[in-house]
Amino acid sequence: MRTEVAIIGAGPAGLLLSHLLAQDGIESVVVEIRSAEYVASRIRAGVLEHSTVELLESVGLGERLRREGDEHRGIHLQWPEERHHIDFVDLTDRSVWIYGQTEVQKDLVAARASAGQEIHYEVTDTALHDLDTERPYVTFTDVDGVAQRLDADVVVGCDGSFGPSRGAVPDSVKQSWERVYPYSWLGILADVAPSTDELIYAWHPDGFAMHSMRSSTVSRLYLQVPNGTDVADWSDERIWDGLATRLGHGQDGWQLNPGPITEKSVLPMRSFVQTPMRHGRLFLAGDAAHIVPPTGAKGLNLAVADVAMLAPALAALLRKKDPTLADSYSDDALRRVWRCTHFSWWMTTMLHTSDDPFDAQLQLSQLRWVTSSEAGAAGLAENYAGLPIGF
Ligand code: RFL
Ligand code: PHB
Repeated sequence: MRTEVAIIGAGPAGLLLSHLLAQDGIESVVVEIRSAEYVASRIRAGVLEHSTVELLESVGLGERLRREGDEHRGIHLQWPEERHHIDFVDLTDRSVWIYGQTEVQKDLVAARASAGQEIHYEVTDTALHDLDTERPYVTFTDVDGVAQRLDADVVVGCDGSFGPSRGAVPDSVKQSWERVYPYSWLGILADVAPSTDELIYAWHPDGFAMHSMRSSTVSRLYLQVPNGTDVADWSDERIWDGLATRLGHGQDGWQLNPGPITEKSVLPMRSFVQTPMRHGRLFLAGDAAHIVPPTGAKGLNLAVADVAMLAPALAALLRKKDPTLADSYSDDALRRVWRCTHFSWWMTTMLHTSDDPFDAQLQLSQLRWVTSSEAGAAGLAENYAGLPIGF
């Protein structure tokens, strides 16, 4: 097989890239290790930044988002006895939208299907070859067990944190940075109307908690738990009790309404960045190049920003033989990556508790400043609602 751009991974980064390239008349083939159903049902992100929404809308992917998504002006930040609203719209004139990654994925799959995009699901043995030549290629075994070779002008690794692309950059070239946090999130999805209008991020001596949502009838909530926690140790009752305590049930008359839990999982948290995001004819985008802890809601938005910068760079490289944007892609993308890496680290370390009473006082002092100083609040708002793509 031959194409212009071989894309590894059919998550949001890979599918949005194929969509953006097609708008520039560039052909791509996508290979994905999982089934279409599995990719579509993975429950992950829920918050879209202002620029993500604008970009999706500008490329014909905003119709259902505007209709079914929910625009939020800001978030609530709280600690025992206090809850404060940070209004992003007042502070920065930018909002965020609640629209699940599962929905973004469905919209992308539908758009690519109607355009006749070639996507190979359930492949195995994906491997990248000759990346430092002008004729790179990808090999894989297709769903019928047939060995395939896909020749391309460019290979893009959109294969998330466990794919082979990141490792295809030689050790002599790459550098990586990592922070593993000493806690995880226990996340639940529940068939109950959200007990809040906008997201609540809560600091509590028992640990962080968050109240998010997916729709007017589905809530998404998280609890800080120790690493290595087994979900089996957390009955539904224990989860709702923990959430009620940490989110302040009863405080100023506020109530947390429990409901049937439909999904429960534990996710570890880490920050990771690998540079450069380009090696020869291989480009990395999204979680393949960087991981952030979910506290700042940045992962999906970073993946979108990467491919929004990469698509015009590849169009200039392949159509006009102009390598300028492709040459600066890694540096351009990494400016935003490091900003979001810092922001998500900052949100994470401000809100998750440890055994250290000194740290707790610093966290509370920081929370009081962020919620009482306009400069403090504006800094959080600007980062959370998101800087313009290519800032
Ligand atoms: P993905 O979505 O992981 O997609 C990568 C795809 O590559 C495939 N793949 C391979 N394909 C072929 N051959 C191989 N050998 C392959 N190996 C892997 C995988 O099967 C997969 O389909 O990466 P992408 O596209 O870069 O997108 C990144 C986002 O998915 C991720 O950053 C976010 O979900 C992170 N995240 C959040 N981000 C936000 O912006 N806002 C949020 O509110 C938010 N909440 C979250 C999150 C992530 C979470 N989890 C579970 C990690 C909440 C959670 C709970
Ligand atoms: C979510 O809705 O899953 C979500 C929202 C905000 C975050 C992380 C996850 O910071």
